[in-house]
Amino acid sequence: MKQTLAITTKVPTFASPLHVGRPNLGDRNALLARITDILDRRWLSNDGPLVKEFEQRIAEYVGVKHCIAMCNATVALEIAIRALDLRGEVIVPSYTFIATAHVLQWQGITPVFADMDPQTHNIDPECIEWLITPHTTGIIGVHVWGRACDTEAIEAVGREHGLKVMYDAAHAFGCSHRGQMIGGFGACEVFSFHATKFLNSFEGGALVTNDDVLTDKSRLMRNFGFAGYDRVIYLGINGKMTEVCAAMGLTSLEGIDELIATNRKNYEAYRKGLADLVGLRVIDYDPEERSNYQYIVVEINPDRAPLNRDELIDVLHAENVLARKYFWPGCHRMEPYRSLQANAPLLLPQTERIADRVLVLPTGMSITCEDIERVCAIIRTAAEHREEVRNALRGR
Ligand code: T4K
Repeated sequence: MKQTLAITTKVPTFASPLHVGRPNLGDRNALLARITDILDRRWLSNDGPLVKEFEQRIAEYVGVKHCIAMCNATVALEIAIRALDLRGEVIVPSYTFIATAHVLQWQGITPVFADMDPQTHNIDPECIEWLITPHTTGIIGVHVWGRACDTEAIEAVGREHGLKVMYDAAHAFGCSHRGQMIGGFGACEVFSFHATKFLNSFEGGALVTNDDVLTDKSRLMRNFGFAGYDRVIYLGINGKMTEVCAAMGLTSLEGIDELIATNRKNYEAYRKGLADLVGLRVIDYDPEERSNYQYIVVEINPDRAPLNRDELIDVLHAENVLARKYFWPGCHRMEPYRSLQANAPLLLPQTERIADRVLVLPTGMSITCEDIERVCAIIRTAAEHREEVRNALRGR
């Protein structure tokens, strides 16, 4: 049972939980008006007018030729992998949400886990090279936290070894790399518009690309391979986005500047509130690039900080701040990979180290600056009273 720690009662606790991933809702009236139109039209799914509008707006925003909206990013990744004809082995980071690995394994392709660069938390291009075998067909980079992978180095490895490169850009809508919006790198990129993402369509995702052939294949695959009434010309599944989801996506998109400004303000409040705490670092977003500031990621060095990551999570949870340990313990330590690739930890020292240090804090439109000050005060108080906190945690 949850029990507030005596030590942190120095700061008033939160009466209701503060979640990571609380959805941003946008303009409620604009959404409801769109939903009324959907009902009036009686066109609920299957490439409806709002889905088409959403695709056009996303492609324009990102500056790519094509956007194919899907029911979620997981299915969009699966379709991208099939449309690119990846097979055998594909190199991915282990430090990512489990979907990045599952979309491969689900299709009988082996995800081969590469280690990360500890500075960026992104896949280390040098580690990719070591893992290439005659069975390797591709590389999936993930722009973790919306910070771009080293696309130049990854694509150079891809070119040298004849591998296809695509990106899981689930975190990176609205972010740029070297001045170019993420979405236009590699053969294609995939965004997530899940409820917990800063821009959401309830559930949703999109494959974006400049490649016409890949676009045609992906569109067919998204709709069972139908090329017209009663005419199936390809293997496909149901990856379609609904009109209601597109309505939410369009409404979110209209509020994107406000969303980003709020996330940025929150990020700066956390940076200020946690500055000077020994052994604790809020990760940076490059001020020269566009960022969505969707994740407040704190890295805790257990050799220097008064409390380690797990102790701090326990303190925060006791105070109703539901911080998360994304992406602990790394895909390689989750099933089925844990059993199938028992030696993987040996090849992933940085992933193992960083996965034990990261904590993600709540942000978005539903949190106030006062809330953030309180979260920071809880962390500070806990850090200043390490022994008392440890005793209290032991006694729970
Ligand atoms: N690739 C990467 C790199 C990803 O991060 C993701 C998804 C994907 C691919 C796949 O994208 P999708 O197929 O989902 O489009 C959450 C999200 O479910 C997941 O979409 C996201 N990454 C991941 C980073 O975070 P969980 O396991 O943390 O979800 P859950 O249910 O614990 O929700 C998080 C918190 O959000 C909860 O504490 C409560 C809050 N919440 C959630 C929902 C859905 C709400 O307050 N309201 C809500 O409606 O994975």
